[in-house]
Amino acid sequence: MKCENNGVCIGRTETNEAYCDCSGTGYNGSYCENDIDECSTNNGGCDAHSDCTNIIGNFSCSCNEGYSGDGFTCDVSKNEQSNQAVGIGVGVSFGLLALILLVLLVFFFLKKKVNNLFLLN
Ligand SMILES: [Ca+2]
Repeated sequence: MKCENNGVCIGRTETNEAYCDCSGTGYNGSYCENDIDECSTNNGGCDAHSDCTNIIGNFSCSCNEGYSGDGFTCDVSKNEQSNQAVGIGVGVSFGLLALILLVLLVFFFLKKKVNNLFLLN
């Protein structure tokens, strides 16, 4: 047997079987015959906002929608950044509005309760 997939032969057994160094080939196994699924560990080193795809002898990273970069580093796209800024603005506005309504509602009920107390007395 000889080394496959550019594995380097680093010696031979008595029966002329190769010892193979598979480092850097993307393969493992005695003869570098097995593809390594790089994605199975640490997402292949891809960014957290990236999808890792195992390829025979290799792998690839591609940024998720809304992110741009080489797959190993993915940043929020410019469009997405402004969308997020608008989203946060709208979110904060609605949050404040809801808070004001809640406070008004509480005051309304408290006032009603106080009035009822006066009526009872
Ligand atoms: Ca692979």
